[in-house]
Amino acid sequence: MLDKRNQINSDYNEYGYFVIRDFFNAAEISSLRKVILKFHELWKQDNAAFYREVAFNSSLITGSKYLAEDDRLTLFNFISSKKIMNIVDSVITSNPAFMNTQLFFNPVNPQLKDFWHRDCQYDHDVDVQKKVIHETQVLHLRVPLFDELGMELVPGTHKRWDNEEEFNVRQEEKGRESNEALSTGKTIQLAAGDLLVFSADMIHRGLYGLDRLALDILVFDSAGDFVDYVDDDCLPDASMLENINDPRLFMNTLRLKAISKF
Ligand SMILES: O=C(O)CCC(=O)C(=O)O
Repeated sequence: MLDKRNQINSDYNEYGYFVIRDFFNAAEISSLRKVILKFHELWKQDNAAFYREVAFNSSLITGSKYLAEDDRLTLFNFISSKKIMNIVDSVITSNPAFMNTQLFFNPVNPQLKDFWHRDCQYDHDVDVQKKVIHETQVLHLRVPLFDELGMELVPGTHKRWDNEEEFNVRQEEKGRESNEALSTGKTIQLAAGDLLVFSADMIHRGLYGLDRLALDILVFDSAGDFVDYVDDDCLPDASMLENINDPRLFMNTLRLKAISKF
């Protein structure tokens, strides 16, 4: 197990991602799919115009708006299951904290194209992006619920700045568009049951197509300054915590939230 952990840690450090095939069994995916589809149907009804016109994802899946307590508990126990915590602990070796969940699907609007980005570009201008990619980053754990075309990633860009082609495409400079092909991109096709772990700040894009519906679990290192991104309603309350087998991930977030109030 230690060797496997070291391998995962070194792959992540070097490339910014790793994939584990057939990580989840059919029963695990089927029980997760049931809860996620319930959320997705209610979310689509409630956000009909947004879904039709511009959406390619939803978020706050563990919140109380669409799911009842038992389904939320299923999600909390999945997110903090031994299997997932082993992976999280391999990459974030001290005090990993839960941030959020997102659900990625195919946009209804055919004009929306899959686009290259770093997540940090939506919070920071270019000078700051150059700095934050050298600091602790948010980890995405992608759990595809159906076979999908997967993701395209630029290996190593969690630690290095863009080359000219990458920058112009991602930022749509010099007449380039963010959905153009990148010569440095690597496609990772995914099947239901696989797990893809990648850095949110590396250059990446989701590939639209097939019946994609992928749950992304977002986790951060407690040393990073990310607690303000966490929505209180997406965390388990005290009574739910008692029914979570290993609540460390959520406890760390709650502790950071409590500290940040002072
Ligand atoms: O799958 C997608 O459409 C985009 C995924 C993404 O950007 C992310 O997970 O940060």
